Amino acid sequence: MKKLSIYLIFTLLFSFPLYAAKGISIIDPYAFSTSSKDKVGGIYLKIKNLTKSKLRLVKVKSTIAKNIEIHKTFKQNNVFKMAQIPYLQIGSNQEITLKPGSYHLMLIGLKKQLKVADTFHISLIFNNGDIKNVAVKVKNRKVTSISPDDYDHHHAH
Ligand SMILES: [Cu+2]
Repeated sequence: MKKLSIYLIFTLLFSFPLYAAKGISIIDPYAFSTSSKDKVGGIYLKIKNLTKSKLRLVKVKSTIAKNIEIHKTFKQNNVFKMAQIPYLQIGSNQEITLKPGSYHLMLIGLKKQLKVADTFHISLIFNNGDIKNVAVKVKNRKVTSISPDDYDHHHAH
C-alpha cells in the first residue's frame, strides 16, 4: 500500500512538469543594456514548441519600444548583415534559439534606456492565437560574447 502511494506521488511529480510544459515555452529571455543614445536593442530567448503542429511567431509587442521586429543575421561577402523576416517558424516538438549572431528580436525606437538588472515585458504572438507574456531581463553586454557585426549594422548611419 505504501509502495503504491509513493509510486503515485512520483507519477504526479514527474508528470506535472510535462503537462505544464505542453504548448509553447519561452526560456530565458534577455536583452543587452543600452546607452542613453541607443534607439535599438536586441532580445534573445529560446522558444520550445511542444504542440502537435508547427508554429509561427508572427508578432512581438512591448511598451518599451515603438516596434519590435523579428530579425535574422546572415553573412554576405564575409560581412554579417541582418534583415527583418516576417515570421519565425518552429516545428512540432522543436526549439529555436534566438542568440547574438543569429535570430533575434530587434527593439526599434526604444523609449527607455535598458539598464543592467532591469526587466521589461514583451508579448509574443503566435499564428495559432497563443500569446506569451514574458519578462525580459537586461544583462551587461560584456558578459556574453557577441559578434560585434550583429549590432554595427543598425548603428551605421
Ligand atoms: Cu537586428
